[in-house]
Amino acid sequence: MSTDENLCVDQAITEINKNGYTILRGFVDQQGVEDLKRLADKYFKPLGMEARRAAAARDYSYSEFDSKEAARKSLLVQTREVDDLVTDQRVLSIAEAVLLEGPPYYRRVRTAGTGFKDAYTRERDVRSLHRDDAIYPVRIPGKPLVLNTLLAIDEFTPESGSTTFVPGSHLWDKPVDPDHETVAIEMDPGDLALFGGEVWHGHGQNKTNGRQRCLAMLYVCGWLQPFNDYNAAFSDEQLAELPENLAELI
Ligand SMILES: O=C(O)CCC(=O)C(=O)O
Ligand SMILES: [Fe+2]
Repeated sequence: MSTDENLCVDQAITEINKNGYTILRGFVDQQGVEDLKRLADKYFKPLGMEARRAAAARDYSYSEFDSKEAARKSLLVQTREVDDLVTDQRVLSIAEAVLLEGPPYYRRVRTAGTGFKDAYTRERDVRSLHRDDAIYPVRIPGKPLVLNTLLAIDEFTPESGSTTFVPGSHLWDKPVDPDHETVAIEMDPGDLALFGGEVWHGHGQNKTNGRQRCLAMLYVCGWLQPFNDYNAAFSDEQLAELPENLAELI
């Protein structure tokens, strides 16, 4: 990494430790955003109206989560075109610094899911405040088990339903009130939001006519079972052919 990138990474780590989240501005350039739009057109499968209504009617529950099915749908299984983003050294350095460390004989970080999202087609119009770490039944305040990253393809504004955070709530030992005041982030296409699984967050409703797409890349402590069972989704031959830096994350 260049000196500038090192500085940027150090600042991001400080902010995640302090507030629970941060934004890397201009993480990918205009060409990178155009490439992501092309990939989103090809691989993003929006939920139909029926499925959206059904999902909105019930409470989203991890008990319905099928990790093998999710792995098969992951972009990493379908294409090699996002490998450079998933293995970006800046993101991996941040993940290694903020995630709860495990025993030295385990890998430090694993990828735990990669896919497109759109404010139009999320399971609910508004996502209520939650912690991403809640999928695991253990907790050390301020030491996340998961690092979530959202790479903006379209503009993120409060009006388009951008991600909302309760700054500093990764250190709280009590659940937050669902109506707690939040900060809605603003991102230009190409910006990357990173947040630890401990911070309370959600997203607003898209009140614009535009889309609010992003590429979500999730990382988890290397000693935990990732949500997505990639090993089951890749054949042995496919696994052997993955770029080395990606294979290390799987
Ligand atoms: O899509 C967003 O803005 C946030 C969604 C969310 O809660 C997540 O990705 O964990
Ligand atoms: Fe979340």
